[in-house]
Amino acid sequence: MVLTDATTLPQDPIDSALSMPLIPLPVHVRLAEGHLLLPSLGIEGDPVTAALVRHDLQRLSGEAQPEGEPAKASVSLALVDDTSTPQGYILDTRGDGIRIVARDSAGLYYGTRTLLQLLQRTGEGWSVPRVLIEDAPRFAYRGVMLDVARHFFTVDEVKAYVDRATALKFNHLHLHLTDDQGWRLQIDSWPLLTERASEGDAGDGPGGFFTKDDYREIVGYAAERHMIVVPEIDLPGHTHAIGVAYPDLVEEPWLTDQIVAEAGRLAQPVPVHGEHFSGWAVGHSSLRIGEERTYDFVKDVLDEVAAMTPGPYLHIGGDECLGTAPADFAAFMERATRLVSETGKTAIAWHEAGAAHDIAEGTVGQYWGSAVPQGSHAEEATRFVTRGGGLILSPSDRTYLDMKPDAGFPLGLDWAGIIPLRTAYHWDPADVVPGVPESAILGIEAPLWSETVESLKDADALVFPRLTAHAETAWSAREGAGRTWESYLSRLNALVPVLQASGIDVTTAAADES
Ligand code: TNX
Repeated sequence: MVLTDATTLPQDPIDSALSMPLIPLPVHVRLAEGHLLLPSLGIEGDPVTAALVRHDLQRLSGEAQPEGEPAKASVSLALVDDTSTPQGYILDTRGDGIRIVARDSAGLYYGTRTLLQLLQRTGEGWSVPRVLIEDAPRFAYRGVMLDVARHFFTVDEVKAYVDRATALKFNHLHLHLTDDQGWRLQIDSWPLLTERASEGDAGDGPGGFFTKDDYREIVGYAAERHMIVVPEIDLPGHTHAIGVAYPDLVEEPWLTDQIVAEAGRLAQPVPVHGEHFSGWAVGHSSLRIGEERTYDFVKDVLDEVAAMTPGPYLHIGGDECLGTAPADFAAFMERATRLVSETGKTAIAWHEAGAAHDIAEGTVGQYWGSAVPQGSHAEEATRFVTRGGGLILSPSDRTYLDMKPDAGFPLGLDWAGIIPLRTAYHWDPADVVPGVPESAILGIEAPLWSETVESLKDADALVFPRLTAHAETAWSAREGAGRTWESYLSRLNALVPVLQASGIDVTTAAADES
């Protein structure tokens, strides 16, 4: 794939530094003369990071990497005790080896992600441009979301998604574990959830679920790669599947003319209480908010999810409760956010939950309105900040990876708009919700909803290359040399072969961008 625009770049030293395959853009890149050639890559220093890199190199080269320290270790990973920015690193290839220095192991890991973008395999061994990179993230929360409810993804597929995201320095994986079409996580106290409500999906697939061990395996795999899993149990809407297992917990579907008409247009079913739903309609389901048994259920589920989640967050949804009276919705969200606090975790909720004035203090909001907020969205999002929480920004007309990149794209939806690469790149988290200071913004998240996504191959087709744009928005400074669309495209051109070498089938969707 060839991206245009790059050809117009002048070739002075700074610009050639910025045509390297580096996304997200580092804070400082100083290019020196020539390349460092290394016949083999021995790694010394921090053993956990070293083992991961050895594994990555093995995958890239198809060769086992030397375990011990060769005569001249070619990559050294050093932790230093200083006050540099958390997760930051220095990568220096100007000497006779590659040196990565950081104050924490996340920083070392990110240094190795940058190294993997720069490393080339030549006939003579490995080669890397001579360069000094100093780098640190803009935002602490750099998230991707995977909807395993509409279509289920296996543990191996989720791990592959973790690999893709961590290579771009993302550090949170939000798993959307439950929705109208399926419940995907074992809960011992309510066993019918997986016995009955995990079957089927938003199509004609078999569905599935993660056992607790599966879930722990994902959490562990992500944690080794400095990624925190954020589990979402979507409440009180998006709960039709709960009613397949426990019909008494869920209201009769709230069917509007629009839902019925849309189902007809798509030749999809309308939801029927207590039966599996395979359509794509949203907003028709709700837990029974006035029943005490509902809160027994919510408490049991949240307690079990908290117990198997080492990360600080539990996401409890709160989106699209279209048939729920505002007072009922507020009462539910206030109580549910408190149940999360009682587990010792911090609640995250979609921004509509900010309509409830008394959500638990410190609850984090996830904004999914458009880049220019409409209606009450900004006010709802701001509520989380006034209640002492932060905001995660997922503007749907920029970050929703399930929106089509062009009108003719075979996969994806378009309700939030068509999102070509250029649009995905052009927005700034600090400019979305007026009056919210950057200090209240935890970061950004790019969600992949899976109504039309049935496999990792489908996911890749929608996600790449747009995920690289979101990586840059999440990590890179707002301004600075190279923080431009032209530089990004040039670096992306250089990165595509690196992505392909790691097994990602990057489509040519971006080729028409300029
Ligand atoms: C909106 S935005 C949803 C999901 C759908 C998605 C499809 C939000 C929090 N919810 O239920 O899967 O649109 O793009």
